[in-house]
Amino acid sequence: MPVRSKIEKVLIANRGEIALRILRACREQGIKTVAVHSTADASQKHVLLADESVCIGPASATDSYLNMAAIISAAEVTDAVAIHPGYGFLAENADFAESVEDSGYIFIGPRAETIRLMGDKVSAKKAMLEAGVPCVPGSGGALGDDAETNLKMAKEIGYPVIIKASGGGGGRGMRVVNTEATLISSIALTKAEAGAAFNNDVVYMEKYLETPRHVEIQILADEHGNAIHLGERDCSMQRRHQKVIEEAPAPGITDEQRARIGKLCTDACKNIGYRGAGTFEFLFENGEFYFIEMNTRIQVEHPVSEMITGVDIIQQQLRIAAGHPLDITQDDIKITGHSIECRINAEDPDTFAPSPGQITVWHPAGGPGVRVDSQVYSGYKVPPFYDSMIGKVIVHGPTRSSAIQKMRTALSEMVIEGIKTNLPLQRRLLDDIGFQNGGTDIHYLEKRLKQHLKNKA
Ligand code: MV4
Repeated sequence: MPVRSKIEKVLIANRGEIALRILRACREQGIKTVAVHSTADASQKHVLLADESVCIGPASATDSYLNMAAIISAAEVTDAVAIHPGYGFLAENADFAESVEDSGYIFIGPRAETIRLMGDKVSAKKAMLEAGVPCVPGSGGALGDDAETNLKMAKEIGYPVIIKASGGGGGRGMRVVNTEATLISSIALTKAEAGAAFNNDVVYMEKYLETPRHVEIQILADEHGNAIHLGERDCSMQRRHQKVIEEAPAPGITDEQRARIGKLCTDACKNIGYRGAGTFEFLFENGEFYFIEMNTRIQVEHPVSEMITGVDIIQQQLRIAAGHPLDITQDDIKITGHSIECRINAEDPDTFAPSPGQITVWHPAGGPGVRVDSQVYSGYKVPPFYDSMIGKVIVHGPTRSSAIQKMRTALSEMVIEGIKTNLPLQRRLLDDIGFQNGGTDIHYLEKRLKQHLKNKA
């Protein structure tokens, strides 16, 4: 594939901390930036810093950050060459990626057909099985209508099983089935809900793993058949499928385990012709990895992988999109120390109710090995229309315990006034013995929060 002409100007189709993160990466490469924003976001930090900005619609995301025609028109009027979708919004919308490329712009991400393949969880799993990536045992395809067949299958897999919507993902459209008695009705219910929610009623069956960890592998692949991995992240500390703390490397994973699963992922990338940054999501239980989904976008938690490898993942996305071959090999990737990320949300730390409004005082943390990725400044107004995440505190230390100490120090010096934030929750979690020991499963935080509520009552 020919090296495309250098990307001169990137349109950033997002808001908040990731828009600012992308703007910084562009600037460091001498790439001009176009910010697009809703009427509610005219004073976003990245809008003020961008070379150009275009208002693409009213506050409602449906009419602005999800408005494909408005975004592509903004690229037209500003002569942008490429569009970076960030995460959320249109980042994993295959139709958007296709429209962008059909309109003559570079989509900074995988080909539309790859996004489509991975967006459909049945086809994603099929592709991964063919590529030799270990998956959770299950139906190996769409469930049919025959009750006897499905009962027999579940019995063979062994209860509990989980029914998942092929059009779902990220925790949407799934149902755990504990006994034979409720299997058939559960399949019907999940199918009906999936049809309504995703306009796709295909469902599949998997063995339900009861106490796994969520461990994911970060990869980078170019258009020339090269692929590398940046090791894994542990994202088990989550509530209602919203990650709260992420770290890299995952506690207890050996260099041999990492090398083995990493190679399977990079081989799979080559197999499917993957392009750009991506993440293989696994459940990790009893020392085994089980693939569940692939994310075809940059992720919120990418900084912890950057900190332990020294690779700027956004800069790599820009290079790959310009058609350059990767300038690093797997042998260049050395995992150094430990990194932890705490997401900072504008929300009540106990009820999780959103807390929009004006931030009157903002004192971010600092010091060696402390990074704050945030769009916030003193006087910043958190709008009520979007996700409540207002930034991330990321630390890097030589060991996990030094990283924990660094994060406790960083959180203790953060001051955010005018709105409620989850800083008190994050401080508690960093002091929690379970977190400090490491390796807690995906249910740990929710159990811990229930205990906390009881103790308060
Ligand atoms: C599972 C599972 C247990 N067994 N699949 C939830 C989000 C979606 N990515 C897949 N999810 C799960 N799939 C099997 N076969 C448990 C979950 C799950 C979960 C996974 C990762 C992180 C947090 C989670 C919270 C609840 C359930």
